[in-house]
Amino acid sequence: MWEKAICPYDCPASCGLLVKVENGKITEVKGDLGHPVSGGIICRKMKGYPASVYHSERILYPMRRTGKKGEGKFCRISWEEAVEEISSRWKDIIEKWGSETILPAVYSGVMSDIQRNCGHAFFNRLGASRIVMTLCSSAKGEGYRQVMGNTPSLSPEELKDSDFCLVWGCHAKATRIHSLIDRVNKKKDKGRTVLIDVYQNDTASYADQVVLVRPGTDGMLALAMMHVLVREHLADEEFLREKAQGFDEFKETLREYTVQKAERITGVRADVIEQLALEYGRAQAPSILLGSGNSRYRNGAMTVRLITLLPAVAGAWKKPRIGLCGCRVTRGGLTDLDQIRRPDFRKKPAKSVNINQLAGALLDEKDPIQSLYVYGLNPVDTVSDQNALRKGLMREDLFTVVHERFLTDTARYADIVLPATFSVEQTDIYRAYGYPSIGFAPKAVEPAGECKSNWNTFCVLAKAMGFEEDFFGWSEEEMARHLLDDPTDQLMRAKKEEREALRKGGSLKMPREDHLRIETKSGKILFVNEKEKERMPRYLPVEREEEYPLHLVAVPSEYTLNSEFADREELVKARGPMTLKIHPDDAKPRKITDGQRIFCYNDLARVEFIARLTPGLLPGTVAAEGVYDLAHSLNGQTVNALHHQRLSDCGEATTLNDNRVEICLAREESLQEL
Ligand SMILES: Nc1nc2c(c(=O)[nH]1)N[C@H]1C(S)=C(S)[C@@H](COP(=O)(O)OP(=O)(O)OC[C@H]3O[C@@H](n4cnc5c(=O)[nH]c(N)nc54)[C@H](O)[C@@H]3O)O[C@H]1N2
Ligand SMILES: Nc1nc2c(c(=O)[nH]1)N[C@H]1C(S)=C(S)[C@@H](COP(=O)(O)OP(=O)(O)OC[C@H]3O[C@@H](n4cnc5c(=O)[nH]c(N)nc54)[C@H](O)[C@@H]3O)O[C@H]1N2
Ligand SMILES: [Mo]
Repeated sequence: MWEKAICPYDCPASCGLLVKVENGKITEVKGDLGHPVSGGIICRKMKGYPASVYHSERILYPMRRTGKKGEGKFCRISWEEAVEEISSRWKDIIEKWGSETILPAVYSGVMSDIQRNCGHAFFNRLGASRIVMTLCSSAKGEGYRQVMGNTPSLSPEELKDSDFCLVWGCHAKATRIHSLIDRVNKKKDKGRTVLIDVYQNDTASYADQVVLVRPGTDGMLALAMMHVLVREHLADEEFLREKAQGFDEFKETLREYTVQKAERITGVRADVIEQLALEYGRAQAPSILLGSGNSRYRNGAMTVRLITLLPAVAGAWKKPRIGLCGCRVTRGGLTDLDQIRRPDFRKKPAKSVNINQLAGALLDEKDPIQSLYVYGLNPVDTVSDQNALRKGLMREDLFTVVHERFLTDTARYADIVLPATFSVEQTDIYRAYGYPSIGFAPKAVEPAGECKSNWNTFCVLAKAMGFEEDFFGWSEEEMARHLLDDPTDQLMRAKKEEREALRKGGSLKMPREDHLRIETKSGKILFVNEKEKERMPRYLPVEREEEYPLHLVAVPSEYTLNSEFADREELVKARGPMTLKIHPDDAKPRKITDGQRIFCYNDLARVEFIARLTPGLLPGTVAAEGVYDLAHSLNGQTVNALHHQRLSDCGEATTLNDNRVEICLAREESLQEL
């Protein structure tokens, strides 16, 4: 029997799956041809999903630590014992130190509405500290908002109507293949596609041209392009007079951003910038597919703000379906997340901890966290400053609970490990974050072993903590029904029959948004935004600590998804060992040749990689693909050990692409030490 399911992972499409159920287990997975976004196309990672779900190393019952923290030695206990231990420790901690010394940590392990958000209700009720969830693209969202407010950006299917598309800081082949397929296959006259990236990733095979920039300098590139547009009278001044706020004042500032100046900063030749601007400005329907790569910097929000202004200068928003894709897709939520998160359960404000600074928070002696509860997150492998984070997790006095499916590098530090379900074992609603679409998938099979979903785990913990709200007594099916029975205004835009069908399972696509209705307070595109600290957008250079000459960026891998799929031998094998992509001009003076073991280091760590020499990045940039676990690292650390805990200019986001490093042969470095 084939059942409809939806991919729970952190990709823009939330692909439709069909899972074959035999004897209470899923045995096969294929793409759901009827899915409005993914059609029948799914990635190889999900085709092999049954191997993950029934993996021999999956955690099937609760466990208590018996070895040292981090060592990975545990013994089996019952759910009753686990819940009793957690609730009694928490009651003690609350009495002695207060509920704010308990910190939940969650991010994108599961992206579906209920399972991702239900912990908020529990921890609001508990009065715990809040985790600020800005591990991914909040600087991007912020930069876009400062210009466009709540106006939705383009839906990716609209890119096929564009005759000139800039794929900008986006490894679309790995992260959003449907967007590329839509563009390349469905368009009769293909038009041109240009990739702007710091590293020639495999998405280049879909592009007619690749423009390599220095990390963190895209804002300058956008400004120089706008300089050319204005100079060549390609700016749509009539549109801007009517639809924009502050354009004339902004235009004056463009004078200084010449292509020559931009060449010095971005590393892109002046004539290439000139040509790029002219092609963009002369296109009938120019578009941008914006990734998140260039927002993960100390100037990330400003960079996105400047890129968002570019289509406005060209008058792109004037024409339907032409502009920028990759930011918010609908005006409001398709479901009301507050019904799951229950902010009303919180009785008084609590302190916040930024997820990117989790390491700092765990090591903060003035205001120590007494207990950490981790779910849908594997911070040892995905969050910045890995060594400091592990030091924090080593604290004997920190009571750590990890709700997981595998004994991840983070779970190894837990005092108590709780077994988590896979998506096919739970019921949920899935909103795609990159497409205007929503789906509902009831559970296809019963949970393996003693695994519980996030929802069911919080219900059990709530009971043990004595919470009496009815909410904690609902099943996840009841929660889903509440949400679907009470649709948001946004969801009401879908046809009634479609909403009815959704309740039985499957996905629907929302009607196209009207991008020309600019949803800022003034109804205008904000070239100047008086509300912001930087009222006038401008190029903000990222600081460079000169002792480290190279710029390190982290790039997603096609074979894995964040830290997920480390269980799948065939994917891990295809991905290969931890490599660092280096330009030959940087390798030569350091006597590094392809395939050698090297150290990449800064003041935080010294991480070993295999050198991979490639002309596919500018000299001065090095790139590390993929999130590795410690077992697949070369010296017990991964690239995240080299990431500082600094935040972006706005949006409090990660700056994981904004770190300086030096490299040397591993052998030479160890000799120097002797
Ligand atoms: N070096 C490097 N670091 C990165 C990135 C990078 O490209 N390179 N990308 C960054 C980005 S963009 C992001 S979004 C973050 C993501 O970082 P994380 O949020 O840590 O994401 P994942 O690795 O996808 O998932 C974390 C864990 O959730 C668990 N999980 C899955 N489903 C469930 C469930 O239903 N319940 C529970 N309790 N657990 C579940 C999985 O087993 C997994 O171990 O990583 C960031 N870190
Ligand atoms: N296969 C696979 N799919 C994934 C993921 C994965 O790990 N693997 N991760 C998922 C998640 S959580 C997310 S957030 C999305 C991310 O999807 P994307 O937005 O496509 O990916 P990013 O990690 O942001 O990186 C995109 C590109 O930005 C480039 N870049 C870095 N700095 C700069 C810069 O300053 N300027 C320019 N122009 N480019 C720069 C990198 O080289 C990289 O090629 O993908 C999701 N899908
Ligand atoms: Mo992400």
